[in-house]
Amino acid sequence: MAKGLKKATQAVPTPSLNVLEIDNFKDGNLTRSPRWTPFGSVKAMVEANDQSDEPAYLGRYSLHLSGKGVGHYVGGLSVYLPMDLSIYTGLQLTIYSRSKQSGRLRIELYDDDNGNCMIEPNPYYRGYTLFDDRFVAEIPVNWRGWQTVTIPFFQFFDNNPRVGDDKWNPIQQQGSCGLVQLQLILNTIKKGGDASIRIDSIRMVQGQLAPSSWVKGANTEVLDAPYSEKLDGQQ
Ligand SMILES: [Ca+2]
Ligand SMILES: [Ca+2]
Ligand SMILES: [Ca+2]
Ligand SMILES: [Ca+2]
Repeated sequence: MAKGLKKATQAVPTPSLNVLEIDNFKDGNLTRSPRWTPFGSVKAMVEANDQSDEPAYLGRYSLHLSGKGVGHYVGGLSVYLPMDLSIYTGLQLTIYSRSKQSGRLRIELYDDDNGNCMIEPNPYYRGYTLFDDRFVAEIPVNWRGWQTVTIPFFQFFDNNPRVGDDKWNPIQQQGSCGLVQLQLILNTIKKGGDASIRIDSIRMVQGQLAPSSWVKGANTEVLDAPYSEKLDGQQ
């Protein structure tokens, strides 16, 4: 196999997987279809993929997340995304990293355990919910160039034991919206340092997935990051 071909094969999403595109930012608009809401001090810009060395499978635009850490925490984006995920097995993102220290991307999935299609913030513990599970995975963004990262849902872990039912059950039944919200949170590698990544697309994946080496499990240090309380489906 030619060297160049092998490289391209690694970077392109596996063709045998069926995927549902959540967002590829092709409309150039972050707050429409779907409506992403930034929080913290993250700078979130939809930018053109116009560099000469970019792979052909990229779309016209990607999302650039950047900022400086307060500690490790920069901030993030949330999207209200009521979805039955029972036929999906994982989440897939195409991510650009300029260096081996671009940052850490934390992904949070909230499933609706009290059947009301919304999240109730905990008034006493900022950033925590009262009734719904938060499932978390973290990607150390430590490569150069574009990579497609697939994270099986079984590698997400429940980040709020005893809140919700502590089960990954994003299914639309008994009034539950299934998944209710997705959040992307940018952290820095070094305290007070800078982080910068680009995301070309975010997809839900169907089909059997093997464990991914990109993602750290439940023993990973979990950084405390608040979710946005602005749910755009609730306004
Ligand atoms: Ca959009
Ligand atoms: Ca709820
Ligand atoms: Ca829980
Ligand atoms: Ca649950």
